[in-house]
Amino acid sequence: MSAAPRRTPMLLLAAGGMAIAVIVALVLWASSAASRPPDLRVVGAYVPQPASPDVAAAYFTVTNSGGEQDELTGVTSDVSAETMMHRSTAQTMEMVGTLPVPAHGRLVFDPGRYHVMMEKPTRRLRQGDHVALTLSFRRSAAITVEAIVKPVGYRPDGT
Ligand SMILES: [Cu+2]
Repeated sequence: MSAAPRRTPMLLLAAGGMAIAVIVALVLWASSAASRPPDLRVVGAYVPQPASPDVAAAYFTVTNSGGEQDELTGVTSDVSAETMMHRSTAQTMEMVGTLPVPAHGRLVFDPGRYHVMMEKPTRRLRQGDHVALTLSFRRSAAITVEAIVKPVGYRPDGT
C-alpha cells in the first residue's frame, strides 16, 4: 500500500530521462544531416567524336550525395589549352562562370544544357580514345576523369 506512492516519482524520472535522451538524439541527428559536406562523383563522361578538327565537346554528370551544395568553377582537358564551360541556348551558346551542384542533387552536362568546349584539340580524337577532364570545385578537391570518345553525334540513353 505504501510502496506505490514512492515508486511513481521514480517512474516519472525514468520517463523524463528517456524523453531527454530521445530529444538529444534527434538534435544530433538533425545537425549531422544538415552539416554533411558535399560528396561529389563525376560519372558518364564522354566526348562525341568531333565532326570538325577545330573543336570538340565533352559531357558528364556530377552527383552530390552530401548535405551541402558545391559549385563547379572550371574544367580543363589534356587535349586543349582553351577549355570552357558553355550553356547551350536555342540559337547559340554562352560562357558560364560557375554552376551549382545541389545537395543530394546533380549537375548534368548534355547537349540540351551545358557542354565543355575544347578549342583546337592538340590531337585527333577517334572513337575509343580517352580525354582527361579535370573539374575544379569551390569546396571539394578537383576531380580528374577519363572521358571516352564516342561516335559522331552520340547521345547516351535518356537524353
Ligand atoms: Cu560551346
